[in-house]
Amino acid sequence: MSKRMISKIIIEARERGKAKNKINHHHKIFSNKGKIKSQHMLLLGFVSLLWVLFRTGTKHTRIVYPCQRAALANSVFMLQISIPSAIIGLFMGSKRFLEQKGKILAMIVLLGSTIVISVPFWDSLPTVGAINPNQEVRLVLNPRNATVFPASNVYVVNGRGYASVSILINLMGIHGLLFYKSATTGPNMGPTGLIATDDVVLIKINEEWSERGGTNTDVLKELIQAIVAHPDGFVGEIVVADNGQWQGNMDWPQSNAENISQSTQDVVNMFSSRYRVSTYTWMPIRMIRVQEYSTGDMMDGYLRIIPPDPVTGIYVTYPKFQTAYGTKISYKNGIWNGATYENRLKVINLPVLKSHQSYGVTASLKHYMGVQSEQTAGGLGNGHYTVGNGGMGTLFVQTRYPTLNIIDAVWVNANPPPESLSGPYTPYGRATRTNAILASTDPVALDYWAAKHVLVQAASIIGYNDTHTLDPDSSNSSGVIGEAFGVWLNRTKNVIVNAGYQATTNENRMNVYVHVRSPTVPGDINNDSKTDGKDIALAAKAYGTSPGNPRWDPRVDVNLDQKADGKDISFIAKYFGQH
Ligand SMILES: [Ca+2]
Ligand SMILES: [Ca+2]
Repeated sequence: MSKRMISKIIIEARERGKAKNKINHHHKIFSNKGKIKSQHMLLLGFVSLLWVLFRTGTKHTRIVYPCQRAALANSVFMLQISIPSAIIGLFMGSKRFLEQKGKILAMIVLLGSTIVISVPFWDSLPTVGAINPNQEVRLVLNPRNATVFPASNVYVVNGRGYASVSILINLMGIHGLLFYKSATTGPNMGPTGLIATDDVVLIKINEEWSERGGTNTDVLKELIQAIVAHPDGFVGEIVVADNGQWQGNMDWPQSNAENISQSTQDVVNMFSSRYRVSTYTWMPIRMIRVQEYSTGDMMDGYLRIIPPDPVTGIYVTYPKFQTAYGTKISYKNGIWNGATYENRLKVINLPVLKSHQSYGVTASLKHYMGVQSEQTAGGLGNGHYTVGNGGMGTLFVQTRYPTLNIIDAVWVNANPPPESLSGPYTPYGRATRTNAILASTDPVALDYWAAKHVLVQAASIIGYNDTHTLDPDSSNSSGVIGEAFGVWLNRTKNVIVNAGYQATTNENRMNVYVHVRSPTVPGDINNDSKTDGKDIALAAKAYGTSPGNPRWDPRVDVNLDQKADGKDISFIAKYFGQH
């Protein structure tokens, strides 16, 4: 007997079994064995309907992952079977049952049947209650070329495992933004690079919120790793800082990372024995008013510039502090060496992307709230009330403008205000996994693009119809406590542009470089939904090549460094067996 014949026999046997089961199933449904079964079927139909409506919403095109599509198909199938069955069950039920619940239940069942039967109706239903933020979603992120100049560049890496700082730096490097400042020219390095070997790099994180409300510590770890891996050798210093205002913590027991016990302090401790890396929380010094080092005042505290800014009304306040290694930092003026300020302070602005009940969206700009000292939290400034006027722009240009902004969008809060699930508070169950990291030297373009293409899209996928409060193109302030995001973003842009920086909210003025890989199956370079020997074989075949070599295969270069080598194979091997 041939193999083919055997499998044919097996298939036929399976089909017979299925048919038999079907007959039994129908027999059970249609047999009039009493009202209990009928009531159960009715209940099943109703519960199924509710489940589908509440769990997945009514727009099944939103369901992007294969397993979710399968779940929806199953639930629709269950309804198709159970609701007509339940109707039959209802009419076959006892007189007493009909008398008691007949009218209401019949209406529910008929409504349910109508929904299932008329498929277009699925897409016209409101989605109240159809929200499920706690999932991993696949975003569609498209690159674009600017058509109007000058333009801003936005760099985007997306995909589980691929959204790493090293891949982001490689993407930036390919498109001309060099991370490392060096006399030597090479990949990611050159005289125009951002970070010099002896810089003091201040990484401004969000330490205010636990769980998914704070900056992802895996991203922080990768960033510190990248800085200390400066090709000329890193002899500078890194300080991770924030003013958490009222509840900041560098050591949250519930952090934002793959391993939720990995706090900011834990990450810093991984490096501090070999490099000068420390944390500084500005929270305890936020009420201490001091003067600049140049006046002889050596105390840690905040400075307040008087009068308030005539355009935005903000009192600019900024910290001045000594790190664990004795380095004296003025956030505005730089590193105090005892005689003068050295201009080797570089700020990397590292916010987590999330919705905000007052101002729609927290990204690079709103995140600067944690640089100043907030009056409502007992501090010296009034930034919170000036966001709507563009006050964060004043803070950007009058304190220290970030060398680079990197948005952590690994997990985001995509629940739009005024939804009760919206940020800034973001417990694990309210976050959506989007697997993205985005960077730009233009915080306005970055925030615009991240909100429009990551946050709005994620909100729509998880079940929201009305996303206007997250939309940078919307000037409708309904739904937020403060000002519409689209309004204050443009006001902030004006402040930044007037100070001489490149900033735009016009997508025609943006080059967007996107590196996307399947977020579900990292390492699956041949795109067959599993990471296995075939992927390793492809990598082995192209091993040792770079672009131009006939054996070069761009799929193999997972870390985007223009080389197919051991780093790529290690990446694939790390995710071996995933599907
Ligand atoms: Ca594969
Ligand atoms: Ca590579």
